[in-house]
Amino acid sequence: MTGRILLVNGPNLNLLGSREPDVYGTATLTDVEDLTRAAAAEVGFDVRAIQSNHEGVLIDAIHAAREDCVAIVINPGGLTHTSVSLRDALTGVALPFAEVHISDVYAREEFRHHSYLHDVATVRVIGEGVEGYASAVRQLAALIP
Ligand code: CA2
Repeated sequence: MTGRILLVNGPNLNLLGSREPDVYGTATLTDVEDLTRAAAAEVGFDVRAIQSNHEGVLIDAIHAAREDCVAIVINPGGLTHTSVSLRDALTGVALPFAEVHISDVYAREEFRHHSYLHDVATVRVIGEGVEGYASAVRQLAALIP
């Protein structure tokens, strides 16, 4: 192993696979965590996964990543479009991070077009379905010595 990646899924992503398959596909959150772990293992990383519907819990997990993680993969859910605090947490820990969106946010409502993370993310993967998480891991891994 060359290090650990923190996988963060934000509000409502626990509903994956149960609703809105036309937008988010049929994979569950467990499927997402499993495929991310598999992609990470291929490039020598392990994964700690967290999903929460609570912004402060996500921020605490990001802060804790300073101790033992080398990078973060995050799908912030709706907080993408609202949260300066999440942005501050990610810039504060200064770990490389990938912003992932399952759906193509630019093809959806106008309010989804703005991301508070976009300009500070190391990697962005948007609209590639759940495989985007694997792509994010591979792109981050390529940047980590
Ligand atoms: O496309 C993405 O991954 C999003 O980050 C998902 C967020 C949405 O607010 C962003 O604009 C784009 C929503 C996550 C909610 O996930 C659900 C999954 C299944 C059923 C209902 C919600």
